[in-house]
Amino acid sequence: MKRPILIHPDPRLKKVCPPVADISDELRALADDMLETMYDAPGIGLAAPQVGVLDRLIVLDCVKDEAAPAQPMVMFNPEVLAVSDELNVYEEGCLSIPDQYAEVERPREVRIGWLDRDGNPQEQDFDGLWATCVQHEIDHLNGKLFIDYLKPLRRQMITRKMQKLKREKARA
Ligand code: K1U
Ligand code: ZN
Repeated sequence: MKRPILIHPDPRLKKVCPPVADISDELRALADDMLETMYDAPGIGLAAPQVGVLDRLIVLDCVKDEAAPAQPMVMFNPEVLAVSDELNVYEEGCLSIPDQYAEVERPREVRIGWLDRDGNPQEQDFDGLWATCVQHEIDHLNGKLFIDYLKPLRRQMITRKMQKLKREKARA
């Protein structure tokens, strides 16, 4: 089932999400809903707070080539275990901040630990778009948006545009 995506500004997007204690069928169903919502948007990642659920859960699939097989990933309680010194700049977007893009600098490579949908611990190194996306999604779990990396004036301009968009959507 597809779920509505919250648009910034929304207090739920600023909360630090607590870890998931045990991975129930309900949480697995939420992960499936988030993947469906992400693919439909379309996007390459989604975090639970973006659908209004304050749990440490993210999903991602950074395979952009439509001819290539999908690579959906579900991560409960994801943690950054190590980062490279080398940085990378990518023009990021966010499904909670539609049609706004900005360059963000982050570590080029990251090691991530998480629990999979069966509760088994996993660890993997990510680079390129996968590294950018997984860091962006983990930021969501800590109440941080990509616009928080921008200068205050640019951030305010984007926030005002989103307030206007939300007013227009509410009127429609
Ligand atoms: O978390 C989100 O809001 C999803 C976001 C993830 C992301 C994008 C770019 C850099 C870092 C993280 C998106 O998926 S925005 C949409 C997007 O990037 C995209 C959409 C269709 C095809 C390819 C990319
Ligand atoms: Zn986002």
